[in-house]
Amino acid sequence: MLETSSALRAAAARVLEDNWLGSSTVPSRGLYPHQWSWDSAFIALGLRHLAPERARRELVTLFNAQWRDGRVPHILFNPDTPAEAYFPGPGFWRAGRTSGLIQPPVHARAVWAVHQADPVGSDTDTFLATLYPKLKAWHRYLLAHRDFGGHGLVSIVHPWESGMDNSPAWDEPLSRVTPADPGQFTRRDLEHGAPADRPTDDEYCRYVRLAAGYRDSDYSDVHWPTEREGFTVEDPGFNALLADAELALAEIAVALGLPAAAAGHRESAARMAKAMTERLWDTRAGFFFPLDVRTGKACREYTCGGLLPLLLPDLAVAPALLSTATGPRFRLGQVLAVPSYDLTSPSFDPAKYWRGPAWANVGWLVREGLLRHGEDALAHQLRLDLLNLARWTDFAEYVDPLSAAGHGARSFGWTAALAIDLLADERAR
Ligand code: 2M8
Repeated sequence: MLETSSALRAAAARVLEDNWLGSSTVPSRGLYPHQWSWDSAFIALGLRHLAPERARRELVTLFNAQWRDGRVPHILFNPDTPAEAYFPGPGFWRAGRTSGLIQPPVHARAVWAVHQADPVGSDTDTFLATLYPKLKAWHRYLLAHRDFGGHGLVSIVHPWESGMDNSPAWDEPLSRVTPADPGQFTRRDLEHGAPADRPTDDEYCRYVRLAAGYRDSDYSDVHWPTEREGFTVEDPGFNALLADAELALAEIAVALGLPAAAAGHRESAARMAKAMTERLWDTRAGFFFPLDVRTGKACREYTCGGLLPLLLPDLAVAPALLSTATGPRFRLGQVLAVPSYDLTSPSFDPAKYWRGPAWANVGWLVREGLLRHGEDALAHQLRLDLLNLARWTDFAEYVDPLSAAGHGARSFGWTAALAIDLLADERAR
């Protein structure tokens, strides 16, 4: 048992060392043996305390794989990993060394934090000056090519793009997708951990169908989704993270001596916050729900993505959202960390992938939001929970928020990295 903070930090550092590939970090040696986009951002938040140069390298490696249209691919495949280690691998995506989907844009926040950990080394490497135009192109891709709803919010075209793959919020839009033939592929994820915790075969067939449709349109955001087929959803989690990333870009622009650009990023964040409140906020429910752009209907499930707008400092509806967060559905401060799904729902499952268990990255983000709204006591408790869960479960991928049992992969990258970051964080202690 890792009783002391220094033992916990040393064990977490060992996980990051073991998962390091030489210029990036895998989330898990077994289940996820490549570089994942938002994992790398969270991993860099921990690496910056151990080896800032390596944290910079992690992010630069990812952005070297950025596409010409600005998108940052959700997976960057490691050429030394055998093709059969992960499905869908590079052969499926037909996009060189990357996939063609995206993940939530937490990178600007990570870049700014990595810079602050070692400003001198960062300046020597021209880290901010190198990444600022790439981050701008990434955000431009999202706002220019993915605004299918036409109201200034980004749509995801696949559940994997939310990072919360199997969230119950996607059940309804996913039910309208024709499943791919299960005989066409072999799932590799079931070879690691408990298959019952993972998405079902039927869900996987629908994921594969959506990914293949996008691929077969050459990842065109004009020709896919089609009238008949697709998944087009405005996700409050994704959009809140983009608005927060625009605020981080404003700080980066100030550091680079670009005050007018900084003002532009702040305005963009404010526009997004307004659009989210107008389109995704449900006053009676006191919650942000995703909007299915194809039907115009809300996906009315209380999932942890709806809590992420707490990151926005000027959010007028924050008191009502906080009251939902501390109420019976999430019981913040009364259960361990942040459940990924509504505790009062009959389908809540404390062990099943994104359908109940708590994840370290979501807990870390919600803690940031709590701090921004002056909720120091809750932020303090959440920090303790996240450290204890990492300590008790060998850095599990996700944990039961009621019993603290660990699930999924162990020695999981962002669980270890964010524990290191929280140990170093003096706020609300
Ligand atoms: C999970 O997603 C991948 C697909 O991208 C998978 O299930 O194979 C999610 O938890 C996602 O958020 C995470 O980035 C990824 C790697 O940790 O695993």
